[in-house]
Parts: sequence; C-alpha cells; structure tokens
Amino acid sequence: MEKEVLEKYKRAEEISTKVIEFSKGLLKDGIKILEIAESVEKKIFELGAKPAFPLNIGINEVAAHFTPASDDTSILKVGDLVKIDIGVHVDGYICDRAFTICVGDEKHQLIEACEKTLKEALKLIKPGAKICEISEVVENSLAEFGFNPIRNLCGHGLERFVQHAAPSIPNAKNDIKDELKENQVIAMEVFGTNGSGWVKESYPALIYQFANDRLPRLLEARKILDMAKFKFEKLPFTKRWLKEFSPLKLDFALKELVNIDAIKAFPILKEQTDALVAQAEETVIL
Ligand SMILES: [Co+2]
Repeated sequence: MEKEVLEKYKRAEEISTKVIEFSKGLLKDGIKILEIAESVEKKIFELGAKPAFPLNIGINEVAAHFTPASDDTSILKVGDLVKIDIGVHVDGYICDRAFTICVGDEKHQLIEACEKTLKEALKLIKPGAKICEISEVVENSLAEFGFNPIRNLCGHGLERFVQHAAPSIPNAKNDIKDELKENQVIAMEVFGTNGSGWVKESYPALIYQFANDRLPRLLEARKILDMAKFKFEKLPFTKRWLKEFSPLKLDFALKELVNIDAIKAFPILKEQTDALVAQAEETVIL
C-alpha cells in the first residue's frame, strides 16, 4: 500500500478512536438518540474527517441501518443494549468500527461474547486466511456462550469511498474457500444474538446511497441526487442531513429517486424474533 494512502487510513483510525471515546461518554440514561447522532457526527468533522455513513445507533433488537430522523424524540433507558457503528473517512479511506454497551450496566454476557469472538476472529485476519475458517470461528465462539450469530450479516472489505466492498465474511459457517489477500482492508464485524439469528428488513428506511445517474422529474430530487453524488461522495447519507428540504418534498423526492434507481435505500435491520443483538467491529489493514 502506498505510504500516503496508509497515512490516511491511520488518520481515519486515530480519529475514530477519539470519536469512540467521545461517544461512550454520551451513552447515559435519558439522552436523546438524536443528540448522540448529531454530536458524534459533528465531532468527526471537528477532528478533520468526515462520516463514512450516518451514525448507526441500534437499540436492542435493531441490528443495523438505524439512524435517528430529525424529529426523533426517543431516549436511552437503563437496560438498553446500544450498538454504535461509526464510519470515519479521510479522503475516502474508511475506518469502520462498532461497539455495544448496556445502559447503566458494566457487563452484559452478549456484549462479552461478541467482543471475545471478534478478538478470536481478528487473530485469523491475515493474508491467506480462508473466509470459511474465519466464519467458523465466529459461529463456534458465539455458540460457546450460548448465542447465535446473525447469519445474514457479514464482515466486509473496504475500498476508497466504498463502505461495503468484497469480500464478505459471513457470521455463520459456510464453504467460501476464498482467501484474504495482502493490502486488503477488512472491517471484521461480529453480530451475536439470543434469538434465532436472522435479521429482517423494516421500513421506512432512513439511510440512502447514490446508485445511478438519472434525470429525476422533481427539482428537489435532482438536487438531492447531486448531493448524493458530490457532497456525500457516493457514500451513505440520511434524511437528517437534508435539512434544506421541507419534510413532504423530501419524502416525494426520495421516493422518486428510489423508484428510478438513482439511489438505493437501506431498510432498518431487526432481529427476526425481536431478540437482543450485540455487535463488535474493527477495521484491519492486511
Ligand atoms: Co461495517
């Protein structure tokens, strides 16, 4: 990897470490999740980087792809299992990390299981490692604690301005013999649950991403598509970041953009039996 690229990855990592510390200090009983999202994203900018995607805050059965809307009034409560998934990028080079806490509690078995499992998986993240070997360790390690992996969620590669690139590293056993290669950047993520181990999609979506150049009919849709491409640099964005549009026009415009395949929507992912989900994630350069 070029020195300059490696340095940008390192800066993204250093900034994400600070942002994680900052966000941990916010996760207290009674705080609005909107306040968490806005202050963490602001912190990323203040530290000289940009969010690679809107701050994902998954509470209890919500595994991924939730970020508060600008009118969200919900607050954290004691006992909530909160997953914070943070993406920081410097010039497109992304560091993607996540952690889980239980509000008001030091320890939670599901969190411990995911953290321990991630540690075990990271030992294997080296050039030449087979995807199936890593997945097997994830599933077995969670099983030792009596938990299931989320079978339809995966660790993934990262590329410049691409937050989900090949390869996919499933949380569940498989027979993918592909090997990791030198210079790959891997976001290894573990999702554990005390439920069945599958996520289902839930709407309305809050997170979107540029997909294709199109010519929308609505003026607002044209403006948003332009922002998706240039301002958000084809990385995921959320409605909350589009404050200049009235809510009604925004919904119409996003709907048109999804319909003509100009942007894609990421539905919220919830555990199918509404069981608890914990997550642990780190980015590694091979
Ligand atoms: Co990730």
